[in-house]
Amino acid sequence: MAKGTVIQKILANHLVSGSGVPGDPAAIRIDQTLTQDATGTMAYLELEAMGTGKVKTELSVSYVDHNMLQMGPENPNDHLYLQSVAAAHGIRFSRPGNGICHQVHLERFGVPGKTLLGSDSHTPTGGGIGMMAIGAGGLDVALAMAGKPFRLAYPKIIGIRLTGKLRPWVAAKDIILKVLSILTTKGNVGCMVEYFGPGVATLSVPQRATVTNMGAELGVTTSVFPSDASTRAFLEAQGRGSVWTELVADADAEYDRVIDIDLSTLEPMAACPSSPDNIKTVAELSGMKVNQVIIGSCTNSSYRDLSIVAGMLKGRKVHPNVSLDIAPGSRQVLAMLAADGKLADIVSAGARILECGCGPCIGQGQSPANGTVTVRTFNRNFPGRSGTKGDQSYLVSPETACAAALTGEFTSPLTLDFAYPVFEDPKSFTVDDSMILPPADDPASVEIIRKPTIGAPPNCKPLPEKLDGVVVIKTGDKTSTDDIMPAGAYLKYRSNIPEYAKAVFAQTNVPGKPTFAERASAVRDSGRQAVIVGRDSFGQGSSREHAAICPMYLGVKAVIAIAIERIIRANMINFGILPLTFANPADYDRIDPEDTVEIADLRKAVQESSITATVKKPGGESFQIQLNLNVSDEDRVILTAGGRLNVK
Ligand code: MIC
Ligand code: SF4
Repeated sequence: MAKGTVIQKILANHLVSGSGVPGDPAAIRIDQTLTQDATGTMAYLELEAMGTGKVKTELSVSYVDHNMLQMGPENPNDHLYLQSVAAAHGIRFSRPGNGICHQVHLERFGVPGKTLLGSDSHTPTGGGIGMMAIGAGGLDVALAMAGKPFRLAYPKIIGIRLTGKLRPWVAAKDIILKVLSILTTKGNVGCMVEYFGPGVATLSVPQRATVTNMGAELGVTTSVFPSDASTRAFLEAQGRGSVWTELVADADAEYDRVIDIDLSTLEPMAACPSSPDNIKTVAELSGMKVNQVIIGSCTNSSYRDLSIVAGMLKGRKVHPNVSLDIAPGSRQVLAMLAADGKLADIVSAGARILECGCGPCIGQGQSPANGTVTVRTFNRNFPGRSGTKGDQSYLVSPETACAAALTGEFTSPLTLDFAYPVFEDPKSFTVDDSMILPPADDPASVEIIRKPTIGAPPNCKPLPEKLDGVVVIKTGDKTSTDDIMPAGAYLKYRSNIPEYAKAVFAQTNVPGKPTFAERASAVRDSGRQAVIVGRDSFGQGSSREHAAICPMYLGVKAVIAIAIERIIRANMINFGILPLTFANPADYDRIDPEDTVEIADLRKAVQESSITATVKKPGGESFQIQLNLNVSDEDRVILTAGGRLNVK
């Protein structure tokens, strides 16, 4: 192993190219991939278009966890396609009901020191077991399955030194909420986070995974814990002790920045509406009435989390004004809760049990009533993500969520009048991999099932000679991918780009006025290009490449913003959309919807990092602005071709 931090060691073992200087382009070998159904159909259509045959990774797994409701044939059609395409390409298939990709991958497949690329932004959950687990768009994951290295900027490393030990009632979720209060969701592009220090040993793998999972909300490339005795104990309890290796930072390892957190000083916290970094202490919210509590999601639905919840609910009743909904993270978790009687304690208390999957976290049911408070153990509370406009969604630990379910209001669990439930990490988990289907022995013989709702891979047009752009929308700070390409009720159209594209920026549509989709496609049909103007942190949140594919389909050719987040930026390049940033951020204020943006000789301009554009106001006034195009040489080739699938 190389010297340095855990991150530097994993990178050194996987580096295919790059100087190793932070900020410089690098490419790494990918050992494992994962996909989920909502991003997976497109990723596999793209993989098929590449004609690769059997995947070249050590392990690739296709999960079904997002689109499970089956309201209409779209979702089951996707499931049939995914199962058959996996069998035909050497990919394992985790069936609907087996659990959330990140939870199952941690339990059954994660290996310390390996790289994992997943078409879901919470793939860094694997950092809890000492993997370098990175979220990316479906096309980048398809390329990794085809054996291509993953391109990224060599990271700056933020070290978070943990000391002390969490008090009872204070949870791993409170650690990451604390980190979010320090680093916020903005300005961390190009960084990775590494946890170190004596406090690490006090946290189990599921607790560490909660922390690395929600590290996605920081906008960093990934977060990683060392692999130590706790990691070994977890892997042994999963019957996989043989894959354990020790992986810790050297004593003289250097971080670009160090943040100190004394775990013993933390207290229960909440991310308030409507951003994961809008942090308050639960004590500050104490007394606020709560109508709905949901415990689940890839952040907080482990056997540990739900055992604590069961212990809190045992012999008690959910408050009459609260609907308590619980979605176990995996079938392993549910089976163990059922076997040891904890599920009975949960049910007796009056909780509603949902299937093992993403469910309400991605707006698949359980939308809150208008004007009510919903308390969730999830990782995102972007406006409207729950399916209710104007939602009041708070993100907390299972302990805080359960306290609210019992009392009907925000209550610091530290003030409860009963003892913290006793929990010991199991010496052995119940292992039953029967819902993970192996790939076919004879892949060539598998018939890939394509029902009529399975579309075609996206088709991108080469870069035009000049940009004759029209600003179709101007957004503010922190525009999330949920704003750009909502999930919820639209999620079932993930395999059908023309249909899904109608929902781009749906939350901004005003009844009786042309929708964003209509305005953009009118620009496209007039032979011009649609342009989106954004502010800081444009495109934060999910890895859904649909947030690039659907705008591209509608004719969007450029996004101009003050800063663009990592995953959407890569997805935009993959689908031929220029990720431009203002050289002078004050120019954001000078540009408005319906202005035109022209770049002469565009094919030449994209070879440069500084580009001059002319903005024309509808009234005739015009001025020049300077834009940056900070991309690699390879990206310039892709942009010129109009997208990655056009580059052979
Ligand atoms: C999410 O949490 O937003 C999702 C749904 O898991 C997304 C992926 C998707 O949009 O399919 C993510 O986090 O990448
Ligand atoms: Fe699923 Fe929610 Fe996790 Fe995304 S954040 S993978 S929707 S549970």
